[in-house]
Amino acid sequence: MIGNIDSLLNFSNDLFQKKEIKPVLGQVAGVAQYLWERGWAERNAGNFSVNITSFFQDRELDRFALYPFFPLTKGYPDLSRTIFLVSGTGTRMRDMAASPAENLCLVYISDTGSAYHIVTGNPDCEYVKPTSELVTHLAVQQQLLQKKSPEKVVLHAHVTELIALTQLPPFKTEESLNAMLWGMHPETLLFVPAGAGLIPYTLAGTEQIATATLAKLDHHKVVVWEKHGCMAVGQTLADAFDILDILAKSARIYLLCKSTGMEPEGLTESQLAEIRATFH
Ligand code: 2HA
Ligand code: ZN
Repeated sequence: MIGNIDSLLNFSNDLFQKKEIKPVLGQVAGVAQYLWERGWAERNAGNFSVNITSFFQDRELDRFALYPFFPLTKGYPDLSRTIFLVSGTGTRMRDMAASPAENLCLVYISDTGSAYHIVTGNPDCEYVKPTSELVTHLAVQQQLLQKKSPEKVVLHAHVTELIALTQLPPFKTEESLNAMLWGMHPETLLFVPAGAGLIPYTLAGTEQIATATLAKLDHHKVVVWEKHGCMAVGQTLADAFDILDILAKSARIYLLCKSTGMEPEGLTESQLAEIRATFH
């Protein structure tokens, strides 16, 4: 029987030493540092989830159900018995970069998918609770599983350059935003061929933003939340970061050109068509 508290704490501490989890912690530290350096993670901004269920045998998962239990307002039946590394609420990406294990939370979804358990990582600390955007992460993670997508990571960050664009009237539509972004650099179309989904301003942390994000991520790898930030999916944290980085590059080129007082030309229709014909 697993029941006693010391054994539970030892077990959770050992989890971060597990050979499959250690490299993920390295990736978390790396991407958290990039987000901080880019200025996309002021204070406690940004959050992520990584589905690590495949690192465990089914019988190992039984233990997770013994940890503190929190009901969810909505069920996620397809997430039954899945486990995620999730950034902790209120944690700072710059601290995450220095000590990922202390700023992460392990969330195990119950058999019914209607509650989660926090598998405490550090018995000396008050345990870290999951990001305020948990409902959006769970909704997107469930959709990725339903679609059998290879993506295991959902990443949210306050990408300054893209937020700035959503403040400008010409970029209030997905079509105009993507047309401009694709026009600023040939590799934007190459690496983000479906463009970004654009979500009109909606309060973060709500079911409404989760639902809107879910619909857009059905056919995009990234969404831009008007006047707030972005959410991208990827097979790894680095993949999700790269999508944000590529879009931000295009946005910076646009803003830099505009800062000269001139209008950027953009790639021509035939140049874009050539890229589509050559690479897609
Ligand atoms: O994690 O960025 O949108 C803090 C946020 C909320
Ligand atoms: Zn945010």
